[in-house]
Amino acid sequence: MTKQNLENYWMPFTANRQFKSNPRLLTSADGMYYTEEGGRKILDGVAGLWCCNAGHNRPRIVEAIRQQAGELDYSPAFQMGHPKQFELAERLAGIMPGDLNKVFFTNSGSEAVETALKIALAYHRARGEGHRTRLIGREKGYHGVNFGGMSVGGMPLNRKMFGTMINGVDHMRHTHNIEGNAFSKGQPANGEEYADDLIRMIELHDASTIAAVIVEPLAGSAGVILPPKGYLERLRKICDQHGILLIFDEVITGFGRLGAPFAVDFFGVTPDLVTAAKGLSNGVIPMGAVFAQDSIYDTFMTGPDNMIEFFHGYTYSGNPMACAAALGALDTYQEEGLLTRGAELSDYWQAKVHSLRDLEHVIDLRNLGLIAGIELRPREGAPTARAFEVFLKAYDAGLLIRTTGDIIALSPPLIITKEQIDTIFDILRGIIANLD
Ligand code: PXG
Repeated sequence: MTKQNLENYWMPFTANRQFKSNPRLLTSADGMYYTEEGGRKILDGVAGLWCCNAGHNRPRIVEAIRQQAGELDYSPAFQMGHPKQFELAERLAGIMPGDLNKVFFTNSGSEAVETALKIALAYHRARGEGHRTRLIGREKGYHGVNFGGMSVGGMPLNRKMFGTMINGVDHMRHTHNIEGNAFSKGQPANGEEYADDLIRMIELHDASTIAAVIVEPLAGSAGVILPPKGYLERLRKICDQHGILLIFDEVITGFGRLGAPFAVDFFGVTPDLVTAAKGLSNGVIPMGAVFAQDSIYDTFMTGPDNMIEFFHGYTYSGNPMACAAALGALDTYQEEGLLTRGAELSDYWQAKVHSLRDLEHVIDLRNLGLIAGIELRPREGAPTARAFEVFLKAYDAGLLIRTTGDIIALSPPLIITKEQIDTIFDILRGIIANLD
């Protein structure tokens, strides 16, 4: 192994100095496993970063990219098209329920969020309701790191360094409630009324000033926070009563994570706009998307035919390589039934998650589909230390997990076997049981 210079790369969302003093370098991946420099195998408990839903090195995707690179490397995104953009959008519209049939491509979840917020603002303006400019998010929400998403997001550390952000934003309370809901299996019973925070916002700001509400149906980054039963339904109802658009940020929940293709299917609640990324291309080539209801798109399609209807887009929107990767991912998902496989495994998964209940440091266990959150009691005077120690020890034991604060998040590729699920929880039990 040659010693690598680690000095020049400024790593994102990483403790750079800690990492560089003891780097963890992955050199290849296949199926459920990463391989580290030196050849050690690491079981992937988080699908990369919640994105490699079909696992790694999937032949359909690899072949699609290889072919695309030699056939059409890039095609201009504006005023030009290529067939795979349209094919992909058609196939995605076929998977997404309801009238969410119009697909706008971006290169990341963050860009999908910015795009959705801009669609919401421009939509109201096009309807003669340009006074609807306010955006409502939620505490602990994560909608990426760009200015709009950061502003509607509710992760204090992601916000505090960056000034006043965009104005005209307000936040509902988050739905995390350990006292009321600890150790719930699946959706928690208590907290539907948190949705009434939106009524308070309406009373304060007046509905006529509010363009949209954005929420993650299940909040991933903040540490797997589930929507209480009835909560999303109630949000939908309030939005309908007041002409407010509802945006579901499905960057994590999309593409089978909950055991249904989208959270829209899983919860049976249909928003006006949906953002997606990650699993869209199996994480292989950066890609995001916004799904819009037909009626929203139609609202833009007025004025002269030669006029650009929406002044927004990216050089790489609908990039041929990304489209090829996404088509390969959809082929893989569909051939292997992965968009619903989580439903077959979720009972087994749930039982395994809750088998950790007897461990001393565990203060909550949460699960839905193939997602789990394991919340640990913070070490006195050293918040986050306990969970990060689990992360490092799990890695040494050959398991990749994510931690945020003192919460461990799990979201394995949807190809996982029951034996591999057992391995994840055997390793975690061994580590958590022996923590100080
Ligand atoms: N919305 C949601 C709901 C997300 O989870 C984004 C937007 C932004 O996507 P991009 O592609 O711009 O990163 C995300 C991203 C984690 C973790 O482990 C979560 C994300 C990214 C990295 C780590 O919590 N989510």
